Amino acid sequence: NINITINGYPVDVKKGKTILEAAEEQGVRIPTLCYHKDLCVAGNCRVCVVEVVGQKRLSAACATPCEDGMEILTNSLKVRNSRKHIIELLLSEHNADCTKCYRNGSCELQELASEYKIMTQDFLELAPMKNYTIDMFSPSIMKDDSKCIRCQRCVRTCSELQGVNALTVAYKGDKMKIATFFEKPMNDVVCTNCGQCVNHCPTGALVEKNYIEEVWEAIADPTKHVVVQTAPAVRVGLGEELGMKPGERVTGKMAAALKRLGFNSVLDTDFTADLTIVEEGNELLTRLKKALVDKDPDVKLPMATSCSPGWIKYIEHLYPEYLDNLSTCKSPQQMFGALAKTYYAKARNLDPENIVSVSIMPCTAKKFEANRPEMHDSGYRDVDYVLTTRELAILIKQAGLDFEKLAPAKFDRLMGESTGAGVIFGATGGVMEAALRTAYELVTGRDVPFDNLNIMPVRGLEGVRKATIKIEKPLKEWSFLDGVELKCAVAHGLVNAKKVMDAVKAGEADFHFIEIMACPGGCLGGGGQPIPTNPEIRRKRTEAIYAEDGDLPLRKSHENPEIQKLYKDFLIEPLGEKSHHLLHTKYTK
Ligand code: HC1
Repeated sequence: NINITINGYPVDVKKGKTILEAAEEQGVRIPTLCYHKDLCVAGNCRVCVVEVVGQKRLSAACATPCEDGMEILTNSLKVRNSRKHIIELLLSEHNADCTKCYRNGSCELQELASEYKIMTQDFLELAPMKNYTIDMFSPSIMKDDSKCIRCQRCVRTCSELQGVNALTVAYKGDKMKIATFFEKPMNDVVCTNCGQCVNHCPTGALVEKNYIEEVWEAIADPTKHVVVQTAPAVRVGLGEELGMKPGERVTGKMAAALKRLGFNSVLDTDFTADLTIVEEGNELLTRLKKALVDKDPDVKLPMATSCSPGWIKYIEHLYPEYLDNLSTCKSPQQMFGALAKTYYAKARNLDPENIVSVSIMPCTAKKFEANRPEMHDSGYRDVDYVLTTRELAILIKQAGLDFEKLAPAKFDRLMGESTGAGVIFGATGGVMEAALRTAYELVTGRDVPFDNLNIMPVRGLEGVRKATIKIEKPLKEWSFLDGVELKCAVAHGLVNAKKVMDAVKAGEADFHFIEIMACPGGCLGGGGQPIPTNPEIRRKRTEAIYAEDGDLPLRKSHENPEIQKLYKDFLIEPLGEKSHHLLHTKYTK
C-alpha cells in the first residue's frame, strides 16, 4: 500500500490504483465521460482532470496511477475552471436540443452541464452545428452524430467487448467522427444489433429504435388483443430503471405493472424458454445418435445454441460455414410469437389477425430478430413489437405507476408458467445448464449428477467456460451414450465467441454442445438493459437470476405442466411436424 492525500485527507491505497479508483473508494466522485468500467482507459475527454500538487499540468484521474506521497486535489479552483471549460467545449459541438432528446434525463453530458451550471453559450458561436444526418435504417439502433461527443466508448465497446468493429473513428481534427465502414447505414454493415454501443453511450448519439407509441396505440385499440411476453433477464434489471437497487427481483411487480398498462394477457418468455429446452435437448440427442451410431457425415457437431440474435448475426457474418452447427430451434421470443398467433389464438378463440404480440426484452437485437423474414411462420409477423427493459420503464413512468408500491401479481395462464430452468436463460451458461438438466434425465432417467441441480462448472462470468459430463448407466434406448463424456463450452460477449469458434475452426476443440450469448454476462447484460451496466451490476443481476431459479418449485423444463399440456393438445411430440413448422428454422448464407 502507498500513502496519498485526497483533498487534504490522508489515504492508504493499494499500489497500482488510479486516482479515480482511489477517490471512489473514499466516497469522492470525480466526473467522467469517456471512462467506463467495462472498457480500457482512453483518457480522451479530460473531464476527470485533477490537480496533483507540485505538477504544472492537470492529470486525467482515470489514466493516472497513484504514487506514494501524492497530494491530489479533485475540486480546486484550477480543476473546476478547467473542467467547466471542457464541458462548455463539449456542449459547443453538441446538439443540445435536450427536451427533444431520447436520453433527456439520462444523459451524462446533460447531468454534468446541470451539475456545473453551464448557463453561458460562449463557445456556441465559435463552433456552429454542422449538417448531421441521423441513421434510422436499422430496426434496432439509431445513430445521431449531432449528439456525439466522440468519447469513443461505443468504438471501444464494439471492438473490446464484441470484437465486431462495426464502429470506428474516421477522419481527423475537427472532422473526426464515429463512423461505420464507408459511412454506410448501420443495417448495412457488420453490426450485430447487440446494442452494447447504446448501453455504453453517455449521450443520445446511439439509442434504441423505440416502439413505445405503437404499443400504446395497440393497447388503446379495442379491436386488438395485445399479448405481452417478458424475457428472463428483464425481471432482474427493470427495478434499476425505476429507482431500485441492482439485483432486485421484480418479477411479480413487473407482471402487476403490465396488467395495469392494459395488456390483455401478461405472459412469459420463460415458458417458451422451457419449450426451447425440450426441443433443443431432443435435437442434441438426435444429432449425437446420428453422429455416433449412424456415422452420418452430414450431421454437424458441436451443436450451438441459437437463441441470441446478436450471435446469429455474428455467425452469419463471420463464420457462415458453421451455420449448420446452429440448433434449428428458434429463440424463445420467436417460438412464443409463433404460438401466440396459432396455439394461443385457437385456445382463446381469437382471430390471429387481431392479436398484437409484444415482447419485453433486455436486448436490442431482438427487434432485429422479430423483423427477420424467417419469423412469419404463424402466417403473420410472429412478434409485432419488441420493447427493451428501458422502454418498459418509460411506459410504466408514463402511466404514472408507483412501481415500488405495486403488489406482486402472477402471469396469466396459457403460456405464462415457467420453471427455474427457463429463468436461468437470462444468465450466461443458463441455456446450457437448463438443457443438461433435461437431456441428462431423458437419457438416464436420473437427475444431473450435481448438487441440487446446480451445474456450477457452467456458471460464472469467466469469458469462456468448459464442462464435461460423463453419461453413466443410460436407459436402454440411449445405450450408445454409455460412458460418453459430453463436452460443453459456454461463451458470452462476442469477443469470447470468437475464441471458441476459432478453436472449433482450427480443429482444436471437440465439443459436442456450445452455448454462445452475444452480450457480456448473457442477456442480463444485454444492450437494452438499464444504463449503467457494468461488471459489478452484472454480478448482482446474475445472483438474482440464480436465486429466482432456486426459489421455484419446478426447475426442469420438461416438468413444466403448461409445456406438457402444449404437447398433449397441440404439438403432439418434440421435433414433430408442428414443431418443425412453427418452432424451428434454418439460417442460410
Ligand atoms: Fe434472452 Fe432468450 S434468454 S435470448 O438472453 O433465449 O434477450 O432474457 O428472452 O428469446 O427466454 C434475451 C433474456 C431472452 C429468447 C429467452
